[in-house]
Amino acid sequence: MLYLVAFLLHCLPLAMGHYDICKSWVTTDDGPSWEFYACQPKAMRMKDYVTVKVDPPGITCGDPPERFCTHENPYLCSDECDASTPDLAHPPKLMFDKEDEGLVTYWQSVTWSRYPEPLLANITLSWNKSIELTDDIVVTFEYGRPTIMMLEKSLDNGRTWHPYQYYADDCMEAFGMPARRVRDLSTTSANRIICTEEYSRWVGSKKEKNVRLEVRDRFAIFAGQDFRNMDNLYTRLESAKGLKDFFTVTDLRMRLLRPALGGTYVQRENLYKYFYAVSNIEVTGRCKCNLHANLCSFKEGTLQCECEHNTTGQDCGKCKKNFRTRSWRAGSYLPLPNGSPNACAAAGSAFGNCECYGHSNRCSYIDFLNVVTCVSCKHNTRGQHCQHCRLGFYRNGSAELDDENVCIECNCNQIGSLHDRCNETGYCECREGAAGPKCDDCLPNYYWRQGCFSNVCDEQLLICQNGGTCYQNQRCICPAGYQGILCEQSKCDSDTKACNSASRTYLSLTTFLIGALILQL
Ligand SMILES: *[C@@H]1O[C@H](CO)[C@@H](O)[C@H](O)[C@H]1NC(C)=O
Ligand SMILES: *[C@@H]1O[C@H](CO)[C@@H](O)[C@H](O)[C@H]1NC(C)=O
Ligand SMILES: *[C@@H]1O[C@H](CO)[C@@H](O)[C@H](O)[C@H]1NC(C)=O
Ligand SMILES: *[C@@H]1O[C@H](CO)[C@@H](O)[C@H](O)[C@H]1NC(C)=O
Ligand SMILES: *[C@@H]1O[C@H](CO)[C@@H](O)[C@H](O)[C@H]1NC(C)=O
Ligand SMILES: [Ca+2]
Repeated sequence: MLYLVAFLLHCLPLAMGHYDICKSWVTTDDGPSWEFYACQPKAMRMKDYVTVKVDPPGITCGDPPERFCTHENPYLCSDECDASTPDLAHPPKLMFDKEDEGLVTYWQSVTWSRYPEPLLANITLSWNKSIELTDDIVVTFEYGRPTIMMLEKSLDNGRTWHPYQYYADDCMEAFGMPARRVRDLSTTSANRIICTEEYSRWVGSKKEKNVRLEVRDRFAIFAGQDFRNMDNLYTRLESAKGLKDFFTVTDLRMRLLRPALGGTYVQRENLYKYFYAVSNIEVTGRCKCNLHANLCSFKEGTLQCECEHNTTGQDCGKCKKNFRTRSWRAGSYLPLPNGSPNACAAAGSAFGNCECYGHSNRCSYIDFLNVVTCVSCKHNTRGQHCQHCRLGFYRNGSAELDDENVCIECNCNQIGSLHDRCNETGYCECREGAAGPKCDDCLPNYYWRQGCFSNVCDEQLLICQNGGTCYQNQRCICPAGYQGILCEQSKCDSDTKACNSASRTYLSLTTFLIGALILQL
């Protein structure tokens, strides 16, 4: 009970009381109306919503059954792991269970019987939802903490991974990094990736079981050790680049690289005492809802923000349909203490009557025309309401007017087309002989060579004559004695000298042949 109270006090500043309402019904001089605030869900025990994967296959002990012993009792190898017997099995789910009546339950790996091949295991936790850590990640190892391990994180449901923290009894040797402690980090290095030796040295397996990712110590850099200065923390989270993302994850992966060694070198004659055993992984955090929700529910196996402020999406990451007058924005912790809701707005609301379909945040009144117009339309749009596509772009027929992809680049071939504009279906205007939607093709009877040129020769109408061959529709290669575009001209017609010498040879050869014939007769 005492422990529970201590736990609650410990969690109090981060878990409760801050930004916990999204709106309230207030009465002003103009009558009652809603007032909106930045809001976020309460912190939860995230292990209740996680899916776990342990790699490689076959790393969990008990199939086939195996004996093991402990560093404290290295020659009494009477413990058994057997996957087919519930009391002796150690499946991954025991890292996340509620341990009633002080019975410690844990996942356990096979022993290091293949030494000196490394004993490697990956434990991957996935939420299929962005969550923001609010307290330390605490991993509890029975029978000793790994001498080398690494924590990685993903922000995109496991597509890409980044190192989160390195752990080793000798950081330089294991990772080529100097050992650091989070307590020694400063405001400018609060999101640095470090290697720590604090959780990997042998102190006895009963004495210290936990390996931490120190979230609280990093918060304390801004909020102070007693968390009195939460305002400073929230201000920094809003302004320091990358700081919020540092505490945000969708997945975590522990890479166990070398088990506990009991303070000495590996003893080859007794490999039954080297293995990993994890009894609990505590991850405390809240759903990331971009400060647009104070509730997060577990539906169909996935956490989901209950979005307010007319936002929608798993993380309230976009505006609801018909509320896209302005571009979507996350809520802000600032100004303190209630923050800014940055709610999505419908046409005709407080923003005046200028719909910009979410492509602009700003309208301007043009005095002499007496119109309100959107300013600096984004996403390649233009027009009073950002309702047209810029020149060189055309309307994406399958996108709504408020879609970021509403305008598609024409992409006209620079040589084949007259200009870089296109019609509503993306067709460019082609120069003579060019064809295709982008004018990068040629019409029949034209060939491409930095543009389309009409064929000089071909196999149908423009046939090379006198045995000439057509080279890539560009020219005829004529046999000796012929010339002209289609080799239609004998060289005799134009070059009498060449012609004469050629016929003289011919004549003398005939004379010679005739002479020979006469001789034979
Ligand atoms: C653990 O994950 C890393 C990164 O994906 C991978 O390179 C490695 O092979 C994995 N190790 C095991 C034992 O599956
Ligand atoms: C992940 O969450 C999305 C959005 O809520 C959902 O559509 C999808 O089915 C979920 N995937 C899994 C594997 O649960
Ligand atoms: C969201 O839209 C509803 C329905 O139009 C409106 O009553 C409500 O005030 C809007 N909320 C915000 C935060 O703008
Ligand atoms: C057109 O819009 C749809 C819907 O947003 C999008 O999926 C598609 O990629 C867009 N097409 C192009 C060519 O950008
Ligand atoms: C665009 O140009 C192509 C080719 O000239 C034509 O087939 C198409 O109908 C045009 N589209 C529109 C909307 O005018
Ligand atoms: Ca357990």
